[in-house]
Amino acid sequence: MPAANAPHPLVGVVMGSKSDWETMRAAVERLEQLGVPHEVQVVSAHRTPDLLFDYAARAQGRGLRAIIAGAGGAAHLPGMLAAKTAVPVLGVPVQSRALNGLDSLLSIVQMPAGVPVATFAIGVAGAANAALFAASLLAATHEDIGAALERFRQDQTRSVLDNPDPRP
Ligand code: RP5
Repeated sequence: MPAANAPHPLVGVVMGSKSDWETMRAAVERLEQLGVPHEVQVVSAHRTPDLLFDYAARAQGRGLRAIIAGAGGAAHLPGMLAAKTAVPVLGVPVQSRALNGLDSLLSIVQMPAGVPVATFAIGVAGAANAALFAASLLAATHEDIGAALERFRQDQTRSVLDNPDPRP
């Protein structure tokens, strides 16, 4: 069970629907592993547009330094957040049932010049990498997060080198 929202989060993890959780939990688990204070919330571009605007308007003042936004299908959440805040938005395309997430990917990645969204891979890999990327953004100003990220990378390398035989 993931921890409760941090009192002073540096990273906000938002998603368009509860149905996105199984993908977005990969981001939350990585943030937990690296000791990055974070919060998690459903914010829907289409079902709760006023909440989206409010979340974006208050993000910087509340101390958020990155927002990881996951959505599927007509995935307007990351782009609309980016339109309303200067906090970096990291977009995660959730794998949709109808079109396998290609719809989500294109909806998130094809932003007009002037309103950037850093877009990650479709699905769990994208969610995990968005968290690692948020941690690397914070590493310059938060030594503990930088050290945790360095440990993660060393462990990852060691686990590959220690198990070179691909056969089960
Ligand atoms: C998007 O619509 C959500 O991000 C989700 O991926 C998709 C489907 O939502 P549900 O109908 O499962 O709530 O806004």
